[in-house]
Amino acid sequence: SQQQTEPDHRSDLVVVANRLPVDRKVAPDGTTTWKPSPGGLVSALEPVMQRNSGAWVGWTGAPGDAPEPFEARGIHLIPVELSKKDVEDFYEGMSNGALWPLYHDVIAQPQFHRHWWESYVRVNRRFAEKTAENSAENALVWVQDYQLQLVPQMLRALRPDLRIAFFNHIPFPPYEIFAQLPWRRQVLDGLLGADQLGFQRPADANNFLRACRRNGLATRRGMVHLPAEPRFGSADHHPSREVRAAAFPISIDSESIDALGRRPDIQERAREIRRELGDPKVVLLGVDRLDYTKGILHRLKAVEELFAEEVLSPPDAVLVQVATPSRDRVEEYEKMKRDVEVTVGRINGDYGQLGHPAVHYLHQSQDREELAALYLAADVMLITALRDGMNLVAKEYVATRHDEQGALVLSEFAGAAIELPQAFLVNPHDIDGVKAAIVRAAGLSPREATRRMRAMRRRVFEFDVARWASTFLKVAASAAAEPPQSSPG
Ligand code: GDG
Repeated sequence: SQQQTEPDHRSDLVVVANRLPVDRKVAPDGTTTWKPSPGGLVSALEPVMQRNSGAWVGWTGAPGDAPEPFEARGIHLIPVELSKKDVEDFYEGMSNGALWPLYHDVIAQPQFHRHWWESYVRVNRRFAEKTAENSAENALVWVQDYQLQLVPQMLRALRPDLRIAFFNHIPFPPYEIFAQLPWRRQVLDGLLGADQLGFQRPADANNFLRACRRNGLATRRGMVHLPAEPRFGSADHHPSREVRAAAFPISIDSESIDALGRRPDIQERAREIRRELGDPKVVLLGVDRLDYTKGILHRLKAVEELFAEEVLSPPDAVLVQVATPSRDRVEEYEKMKRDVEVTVGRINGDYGQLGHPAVHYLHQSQDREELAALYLAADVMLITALRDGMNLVAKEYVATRHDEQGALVLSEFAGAAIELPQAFLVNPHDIDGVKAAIVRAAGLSPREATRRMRAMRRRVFEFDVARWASTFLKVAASAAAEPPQSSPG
């Protein structure tokens, strides 16, 4: 049997996330193996996890499944079980039907249900308990994302010795929106269990600090002061402490993505993609999870109008839209999927020719090599998110383009816009503005393309995901190490 509670199996660095960083593969003979799931967070944390005998607490992704803890690539993986009902209420319900739309500026209407919230509390407690059992004395625990906002406070109550950090991958909304949440005080209280809170943009950190002030807490220079009084109705006394909130914009593993773009087989595949598309003059590309925050319909509308006005004319210009299946059991996602399909069908009916669709729509996950080839094949990358914490696709496109060609049309509502001002920045709600940007991007001279791409590449290489992780962990460790500040009387 596993000995995850023995002291020498407890870890000094523990990541807590909704999902474990592995995907289960079941062979035809029924044997299970675990494949590391692709993604920057895992690759950035892998070296530091290996050095610190790190552990990762999370769900396997299958309801009712909780194998014993196991090792993968030097990381101790600790599964947390979610029942079918937990998946419905905690994950699809509270996380993706309430918090996700609320935190993305209510682009879709959030649903608030008390039984979802109760499940959210229960599941957060389960994560906190598993983490408490598996963390060494004074360990640094790094909780990830909006599904687990109560874990910091629950964990602090169980294990006051721990140093606790939290990173929010999605936006933190302005108070006027956050205030709609029936459980807003509980969420703030949950987050304030951390020593260090990280957000994508300075605006997200400021929205959080403002929410704290509106709930009666004092803040000063990115710090929330928690007085030594009982707070939010809690009966137990705690010494005063400070919680720090700041921006740590996440990034990608730039070098490994650049390396993909330099592989001869991937470059050959990019040329082949253009041939398969009928050698168009202009290839437009969108790559998103099929999510209403990504502005796919706004993008389709802009492209449809450009086709209608013959500013761009298929088959000389085509759009490739990869829309990776996502959360298809959540009602809003089903609806938006239908809207996208109807729109793509209409555009192809109106502007396609036999054997030459105007929009190539792929509702399928692609492997990372194919994705890199698509990035290389695209003249214009279209990112029109209505709200997005960061948007890693923008950075991946840039990192792939070692040829310093291609143009990026980027929503100013994606966190990435702060770091990539050389993109064609657009307000996705302004369809004329999006159209104008697409036309400019498609007609860019190679020289101007190089100038812009080079500057964006410099940024993405200097601030990669390894730097993001090490900066965050350094700040988090120092935040927790500081003695509590004496309050100024
Ligand atoms: C959340 C926040 C924040 C997509 N399709 C395929 C595929 N992908 C990969 C992309 C990229 C990732 O998925 C998507 O990341 P994004 O950042 O664009 O968006 P979210 O999924 O919404 O992520 C976001 C992020 O967290 C990190 O903090 O930036 O704002 O919403 O890496 O390449 N990968 C493969 N096949 C696909 O079909 N292999």
